Amino acid sequence: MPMEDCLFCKIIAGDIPSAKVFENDEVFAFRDINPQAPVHVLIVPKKHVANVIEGAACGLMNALCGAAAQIAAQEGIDKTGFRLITNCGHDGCQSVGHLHLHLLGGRQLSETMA
Ligand code: DGP
Repeated sequence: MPMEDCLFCKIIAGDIPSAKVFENDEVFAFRDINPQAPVHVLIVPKKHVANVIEGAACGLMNALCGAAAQIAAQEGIDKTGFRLITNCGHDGCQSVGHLHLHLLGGRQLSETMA
């Protein structure tokens, strides 16, 4: 199931080290290497899918959002609030071709989304 030459598949497999914050049967989550906020976690499906279009088509988004809610509580930002982002494709500036949600929080985030 892992995709050869996929960075996040290698992280999930433990071939590349990461700071894991959460794992269940379907989901793996770890801290972003270049954090944009005090809490910046990447939430990825263990199954390799390229982006949110493929993830939605195979019913993975519920598991990812459920994990995001659990991680937000674990990180202590469920009450203060947070942002969940998924970049898709060229115009969305997706740089890793394995679906991931960015969970950002721990400070007041900017109103600007773009
Ligand atoms: P995106 O641009 O939405 O595809 O986000 C990819 C994110 O992945 C970006 O915020 C940086 C993060 N990233 C890239 N390489 C690594 C890595 O080797 N380890 C970790 N923890 N994060 C990485």
